[in-house]
Amino acid sequence: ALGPTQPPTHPLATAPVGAPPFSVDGFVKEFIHELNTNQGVALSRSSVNDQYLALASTVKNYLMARWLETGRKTRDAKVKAVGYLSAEYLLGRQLGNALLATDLNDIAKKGLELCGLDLVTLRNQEVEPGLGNGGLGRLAACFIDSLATMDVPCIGYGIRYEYGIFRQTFVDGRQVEQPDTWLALGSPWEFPHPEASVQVNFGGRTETYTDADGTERTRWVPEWNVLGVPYNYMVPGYLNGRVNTLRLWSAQATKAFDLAIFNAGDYAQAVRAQTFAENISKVLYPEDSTPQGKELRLQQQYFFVACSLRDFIENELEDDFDLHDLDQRIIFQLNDTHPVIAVPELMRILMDEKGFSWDEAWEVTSKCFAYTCHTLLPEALEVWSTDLLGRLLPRHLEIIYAINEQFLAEVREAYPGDELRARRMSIIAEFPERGVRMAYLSTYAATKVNGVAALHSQLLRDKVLPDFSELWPDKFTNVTNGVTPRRFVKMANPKLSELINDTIGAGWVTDLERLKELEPFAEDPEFRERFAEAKAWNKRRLTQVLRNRDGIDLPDGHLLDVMVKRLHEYKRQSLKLLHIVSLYEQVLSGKLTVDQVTPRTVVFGAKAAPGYKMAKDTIHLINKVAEVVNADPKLEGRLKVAFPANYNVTLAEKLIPAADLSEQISLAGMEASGTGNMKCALNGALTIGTDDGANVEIRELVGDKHFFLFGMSEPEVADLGAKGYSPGAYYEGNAQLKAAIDLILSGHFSGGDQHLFDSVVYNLLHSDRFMALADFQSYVDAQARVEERYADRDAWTRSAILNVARTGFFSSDRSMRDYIQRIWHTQPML
Ligand code: CGF
Repeated sequence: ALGPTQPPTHPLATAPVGAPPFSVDGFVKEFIHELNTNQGVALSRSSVNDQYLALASTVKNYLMARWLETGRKTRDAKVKAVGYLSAEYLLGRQLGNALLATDLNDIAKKGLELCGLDLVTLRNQEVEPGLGNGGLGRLAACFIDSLATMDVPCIGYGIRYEYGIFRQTFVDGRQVEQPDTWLALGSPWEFPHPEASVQVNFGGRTETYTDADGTERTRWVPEWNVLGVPYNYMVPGYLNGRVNTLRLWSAQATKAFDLAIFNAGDYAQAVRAQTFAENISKVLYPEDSTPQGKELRLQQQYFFVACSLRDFIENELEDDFDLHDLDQRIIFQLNDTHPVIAVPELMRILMDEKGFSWDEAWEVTSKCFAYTCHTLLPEALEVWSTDLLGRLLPRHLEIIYAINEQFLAEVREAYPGDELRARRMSIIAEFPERGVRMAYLSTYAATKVNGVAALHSQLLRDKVLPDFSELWPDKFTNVTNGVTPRRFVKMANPKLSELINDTIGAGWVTDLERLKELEPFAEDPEFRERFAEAKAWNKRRLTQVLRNRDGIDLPDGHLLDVMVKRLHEYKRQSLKLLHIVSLYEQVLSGKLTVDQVTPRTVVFGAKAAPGYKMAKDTIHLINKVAEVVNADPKLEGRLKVAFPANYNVTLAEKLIPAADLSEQISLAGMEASGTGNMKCALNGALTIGTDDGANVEIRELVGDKHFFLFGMSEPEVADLGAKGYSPGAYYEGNAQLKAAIDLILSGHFSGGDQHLFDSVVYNLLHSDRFMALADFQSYVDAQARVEERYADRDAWTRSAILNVARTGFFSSDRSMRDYIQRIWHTQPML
């Protein structure tokens, strides 16, 4: 039971929680109090970590009243909430965002100065929680930020991984992974509630029995269980007083150790159960686009959705709530198929625990979920073997079979006699082994299915799920991704934000379409000058960051050409690399004089999944090319390649605002959306890109003149694939391309070893699944147009301004409005 056992009598016990006074004095008092009482140190003896932790607690205190009030207001209003189910949240540092949301930045800066401390130093002490791989996890973080800012009730549910995405280091140019010990120095932003732990069952068998009413029922007799401990995080809205909750689950053993074994002296064996249980939330799977069908991964998925459903039903609803009306109070958004085991779990709860019939349970379940698909790559679609599922979750597998039976009956009714179609659409795949197609299960169960950019949603309908979209055209919709302008413009780009504020006022931060008002200023020389100065300031800041962080020196006055994203063949970092090698080769062979080379620094940021050999070999090659190019005096410093290790949200916030050119060069039809492309454009980088993912919409909005399009379109890619693609023909037919590849093959970048990079090069020459060679010439031509524009600095700045002014559409606030209107049908509480 929650709350006191008797009515409280002291007036303070029922008074609303107050925030500390918003004054420098009030802040200092609170900060010192936290330092003394929480950290147990005097200012004079405190470490930077103590100071950071005390500062974090101080800022939390300012948010606390609002958090408690948000919870009370939402529960009282009994409104429909969003339950965002995501295995990943790539949050980034919390302190800066919390200062922004509370408008405490200036007060904190002054207050800390009075204590002899520097806010920036303390902010840099924070280790970001890297609880995600890339776009999908960062998207979840942007979405919960937007929902809080828009006053929409939402609980984010996920996993509190003890180790997030690995820390990348380079040893002799090769990627080496280190564990991400993000919790080592304390984690001030979380509130653990072990007393509210939830039990999660696994394994065992099912049995049937007859209940007291004589109804035949099934129950699950599990074999083992773990506890899910909730850790709550604040999700503050921007200056609006709302603080939503992100609830991440950590796995714990139900009993710490076996006392009998312990007493017998076998300590290691005694804690085995604990280690086994805690493994579930130990580490984030580092695969971005190609999931591994590992048992532990399925355990993670079921673990967090079982905790989350239980939590919502037991703790967020009134005791007497009628679960037949569950859809009135929640819509669970499935962030990819990772949480879709929630569908049979809800069916199980309703039938086996709450006594619903199948039809009643399906009636409720089929209204409570919506599904976002984030991919087009067939290998990225999860399929769980029925063997594994049956072993781990026997009751759920039974329910999935029953769902499939019902589904196939609907298909057969819609297409009588079309048995081939029924087989094609079956949720259960028969080859290469019996498995559950999680995307099909999600699609059948969801009220709506969406892709993440217009082109992606169309391809999802036409190519990935054509039978489903034919049967239920209305189920499919598009919501183009977005990014939060708070973190990625206001916070990351203070100089540009100041300029925008001075020009059109401050309203753009929550109404990003207002950036349109900047358009006329592209013609104003004074505005252009200030805009260019902001970019220059960002570059100076980045120069400092990279010097301190990586020992990398950025030359002055270079075009900053940025390709930051996970390393994947479909994203085609190798195409960018071929361009660099080709520029270099042309200087070496005298085809270009050095003064014909536009001074350019190419910055890569990319992690490869640890088991993805081709991606790791590509990283090695990039680093080796960088070594040679950077050291060759023939280039007179006009071409530089920088590859800082461990690209993460914190680095992105410094790198993206400094970018001139944004590389979005995936093979058309492969990148679902991209969100780095949006962040770059919003920070005034021009895009060189294919017609892929959200690039299509960026180009439409900013206009062809201000976007460097190249490469095949998606239908052209499909055509070429159908005709038979032969990369060797492009190599033989293009002297520039051949010379670049031959330079790599000659051992020039590998100390004479002609075979070190065979895997990468021969893959390009003989397979090249993502057609880098076919798009090479078009890419090089587009780069020439980039250089031409960059030579006219004023024209470049004009284009950059128009990129900012015309990309307000890509706010995640807009994405949230789309979800609300087309999918969730929830209301802001305003
Ligand atoms: O999700 C991605 C990213 N790799 O995380 N997909 N997944 N899985 C897509 O590849 C991106 O194109 C997309 O922007 C992102 C978020 O939807």
